[in-house]
Amino acid sequence: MRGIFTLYEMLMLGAGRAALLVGLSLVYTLVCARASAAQEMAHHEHMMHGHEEAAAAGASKETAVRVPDVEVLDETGRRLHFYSDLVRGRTVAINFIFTTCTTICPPMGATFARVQSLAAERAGGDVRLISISVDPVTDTPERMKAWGAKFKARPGWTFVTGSLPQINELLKALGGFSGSREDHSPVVLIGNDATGVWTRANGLASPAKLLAAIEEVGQQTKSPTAEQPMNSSAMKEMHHQ
Ligand SMILES: [Cu+2]
Repeated sequence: MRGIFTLYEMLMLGAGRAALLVGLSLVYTLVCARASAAQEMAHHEHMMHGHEEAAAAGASKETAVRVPDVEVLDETGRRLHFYSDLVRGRTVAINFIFTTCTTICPPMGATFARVQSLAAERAGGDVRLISISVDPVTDTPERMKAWGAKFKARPGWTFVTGSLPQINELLKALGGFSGSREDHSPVVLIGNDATGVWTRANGLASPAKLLAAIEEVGQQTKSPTAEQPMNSSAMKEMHHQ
């Protein structure tokens, strides 16, 4: 069903765009393999630290994340501490971008924008989005702000850059680091700091699915039953798209 639809979409989009889509999904496939290796490592580390929930979940989607409180700059040039100012006590969705990217970052930005407007249409829909630059040397706060403006970003979506060592430390901790910026992955890291539940989703998934994944993580309570089976069909579907 989904396959037929995709084929139909490709026909409708025409050959040029179809080629781009094929390219993108190839990139995604490659990157996916890389991401799951990283997850496996994180998972492994988590188990070594003796947290039984990771072992119980058995889901590669659940990730152990320790968010560093490094000093960063937001898109207005304000100094923030990443963990205490942007993550503590909240549910957040984080993507990794650079402003001069012409491949996956523009669609990821557009997806975040749509997630933000979908959330705004709901009562009490407060979704915190964070885009972190993987090229902080080029991406000044001004550039980050201009990039966000292209997608009509609203308050609640923060654009993070800063000094290279601090941003690299942050990217490494969040699993968004790659030696070369061209190599970055379309991954969205979703976390609920209050419960310690973290998961990864496909940044090129549909905005509705991404929002559903964010809400699911946001609604997880601290009870062991709810914490256990990290996600569900919604997440699986994303990965197979
Ligand atoms: Cu990119």
